[in-house]
Amino acid sequence: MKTVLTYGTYDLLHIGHVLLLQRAAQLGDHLIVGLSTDAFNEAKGKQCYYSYEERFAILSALRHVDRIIPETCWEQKADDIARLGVDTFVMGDDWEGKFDHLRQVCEVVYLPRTPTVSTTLTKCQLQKSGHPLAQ
Ligand code: C2G
Repeated sequence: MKTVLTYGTYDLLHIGHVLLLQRAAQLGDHLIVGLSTDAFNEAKGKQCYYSYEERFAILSALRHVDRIIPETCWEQKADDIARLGVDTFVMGDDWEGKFDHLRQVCEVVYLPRTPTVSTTLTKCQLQKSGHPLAQ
């Protein structure tokens, strides 16, 4: 069984997230997502709309995702890869090169990011539109 691992915040799930997860899942038989906790998102300077529990529940409903683990810090990846027997580590190419050091322990793949879609953009567009959701 080929195990694939990726990490992210996955707030306000959108097509860019889904396409990343879909392509990551196609690289193996079992996809694990390291989901950033609320505390780690604060450390990343990210203000989430949904809580970790809500983001966890939303990701769990996707058929591409087989398992979710908490991402609590930048440094946990190599240990996760060893502990979980990961064959391939995947991230969108906005992270290109940032995780090349993990090539010592597994395959590292950067997939093209879906253009013109982001959680930040969604939030801005909602605010500009005065949409009730943005209140
Ligand atoms: N992504 C994408 N296309 C987009 C937006 C995001 O392919 N339009 C990808 C990102 O490249 C990432 C994944 O979707 O691989 C999750 O994106 P975020 O939720 O924004 O996660 P991020 O803040 O990049 O956190 O340790 C790694 C970090 O936890 C990654």
